[in-house]
Amino acid sequence: MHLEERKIWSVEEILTIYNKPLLDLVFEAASTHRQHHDPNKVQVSSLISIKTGGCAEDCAYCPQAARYHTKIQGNDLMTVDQVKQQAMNAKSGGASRVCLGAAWRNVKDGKDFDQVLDMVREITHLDMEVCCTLGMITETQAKRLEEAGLYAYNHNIDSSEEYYSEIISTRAYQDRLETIGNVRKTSITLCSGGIIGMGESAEDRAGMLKVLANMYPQPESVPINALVAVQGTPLEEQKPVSIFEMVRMVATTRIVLPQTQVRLSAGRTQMSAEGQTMCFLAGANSIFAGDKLLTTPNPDINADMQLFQELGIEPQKPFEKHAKREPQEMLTPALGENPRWTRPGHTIERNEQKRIRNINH
Ligand code: SAM
Ligand code: DTB
Ligand code: SF4
Repeated sequence: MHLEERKIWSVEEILTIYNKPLLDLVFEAASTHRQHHDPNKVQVSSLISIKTGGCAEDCAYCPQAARYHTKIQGNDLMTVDQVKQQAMNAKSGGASRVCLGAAWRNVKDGKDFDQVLDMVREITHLDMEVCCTLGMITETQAKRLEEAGLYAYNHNIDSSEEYYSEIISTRAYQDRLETIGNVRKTSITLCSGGIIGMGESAEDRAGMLKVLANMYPQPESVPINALVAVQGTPLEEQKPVSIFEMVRMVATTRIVLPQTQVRLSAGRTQMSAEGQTMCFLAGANSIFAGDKLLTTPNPDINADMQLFQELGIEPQKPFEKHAKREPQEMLTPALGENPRWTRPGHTIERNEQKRIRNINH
């Protein structure tokens, strides 16, 4: 689809979808899902925390931030052999994608990054999709990951721009968009989503989806996490989101990002089998499997596979969805409500944005 023909979503439009009567919403999302995906296939991904804890950032939800007193067991960067072994185990358990997560603010060139590049090469040889989430990366680092065979890079925008600063103070929303722009200068596919249940409003949820849906091209993968409230983090007291809010979020994501893999990510231990089934109906087509996410618990793999069997769902094969694309500069409408296309890092000044908003209203 050409840039000019693309729909630019507003927060209001997305909120109207999000607030529809639930059954109408799920019906619409399920219909969209069936036009673009096999409804009986769900991708199984596996997370490996290659470097745990001790992170310099202050993300209020994260048990791995050094400044919070959580009970996680930190570790140095894993060896290539350890990671390869875990990836092979995941593959034999039905996983077609492996996501390597590091508790880094950003990637630093040197021995550790070289080791991660080796991990990417090794897992790519296992014929699995490899995704990395390593924090902020430069254009040159993105190119090196591409050369090593990386299939996807995960970098979440987490919430709306407005709510982001309530959750993280050590970096800005624009920093996230900058890294996303660097990924888009390569053929690596983009995985970017966020978290619900951090105290944000429905407008913030719609605001986050607006940013993702208006990216051109849209992200190939969008994880929707329900907050896992970890003791010792500033969000430890947050009440779990209701399953119906999760279903609404998944369904709305499916409608505004029809071709994307929508990942039902953190928070599944709190969801019943029936609740997760509603999420699959509403368009979720991936889960993280294995008894641990990065540091927090996840449902038992046997329970997941039993659910798949009962529902007649089959795990999706690797590389089934998105062929690697040609590198292309990503465009995104400037943050705010105006439809001017710009590149991350080259967004127009805030005053200018306000001026355009005033003209538009
Ligand atoms: N340090 C890198 C970064 O922040 O991009 C990569 C790892 S970080 C743990 C990856 C993502 O996990 C975060 O962006 C956030 O969306 C999600 N996450 C972290 N802690 C979470 C929690 N307690 N509940 C739900 N999602 C969480
Ligand atoms: C994503 O959006 N969710 C995954 C993956 N990307 C890296 C991570 C969830 C982490 C949940 C908290 C933990 O286990 O530490
Ligand atoms: Fe660090 Fe990532 Fe956790 Fe933020 S989410 S504290 S950047 S590991």
